[in-house]
Amino acid sequence: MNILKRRSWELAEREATPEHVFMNRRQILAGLAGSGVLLGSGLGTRPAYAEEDPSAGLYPVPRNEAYKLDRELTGEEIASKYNNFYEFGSHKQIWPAAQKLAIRPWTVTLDGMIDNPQTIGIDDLLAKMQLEERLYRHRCVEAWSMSVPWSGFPLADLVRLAGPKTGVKYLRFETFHDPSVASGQKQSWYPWPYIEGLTLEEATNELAFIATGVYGKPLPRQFGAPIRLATPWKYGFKSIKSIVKITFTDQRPVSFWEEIQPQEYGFWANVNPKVPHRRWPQSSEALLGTNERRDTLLFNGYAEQVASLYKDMEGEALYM
Ligand SMILES: Nc1nc2c(c(=O)[nH]1)N[C@H]1C(S)=C(S)[C@@H](COP(=O)(O)O)O[C@H]1N2
Ligand SMILES: [Mo]
Repeated sequence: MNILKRRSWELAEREATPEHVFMNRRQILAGLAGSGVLLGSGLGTRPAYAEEDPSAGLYPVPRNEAYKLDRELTGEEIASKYNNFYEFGSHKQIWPAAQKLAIRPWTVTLDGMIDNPQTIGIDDLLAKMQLEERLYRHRCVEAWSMSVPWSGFPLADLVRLAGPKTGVKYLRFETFHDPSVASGQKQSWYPWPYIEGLTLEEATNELAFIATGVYGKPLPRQFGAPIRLATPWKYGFKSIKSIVKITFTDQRPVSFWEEIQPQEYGFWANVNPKVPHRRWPQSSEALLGTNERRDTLLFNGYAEQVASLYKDMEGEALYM
């Protein structure tokens, strides 16, 4: 098992130039120096970020047993060191660089067509919400998957807090924008900040989840601390990390990847083994951390919960 090497089925989004590689090494070292990870620990051990998080005392939270897995959980160490977070680099080993992200103070702005527009501090938000743990599968469009125990709350609870007005059709999510911290954001050919969107019906489906923790602890930065989305029936790029704003609107948002390549990354992006991506066949997936391959399931195995959202929508490109 060597997840640190790029696998053959995993093509680069952009061909890495030597300069690119060189820059990433420097960024990693800069990230380590600023994070305290190097202090007495070394690269092999787990950094101390979770202990520094002021919300650490809230976890672990009770598990909601309604969400079952058909496979083992992915090991924490493996899932924590194989991440997609382009703000910190277009490769999988962004975890050291991500330690530069300051997660306090952190606010989330709720705005747009709502009764209760507000900017709320993350700890005030956590205090208002009933936290629970859910075991979810996660399926990246690159055809790897993982299974993780998220902690957090249903997105529907946040929608209720916002109080959408009549006419709201979509939620538009936005990630922080700070190129001085996230050096990937200096790459100006990407349309920063990262944007994602859901319909209001999707956002209030029971499966749509806001994760604030994982593996019984606050979210590590590389997972999208302090607050990220988990929509397990959709390809992983929909699960936007490190959210700072949610706008309620009647206009369909154009997401980050859709802006870059609309033929490859659509708005709906529901998992479907029968609809191949231009670069990755979607019929099966590699389980992160093992050599196992599994057949991919329609809606990533969550058809029972979400299929009804898409009935009578044959004209839409629901699966890319
Ligand atoms: N802001 C932001 N969110 C993001 C991404 C990103 O690059 N930036 N990558 C997405 C992709 S492609 C995937 S597969 C998941 C990866 O989540 P993980 O690193 O927690 O496994 O995050 C998604 N959310
Ligand atoms: Mo992904």
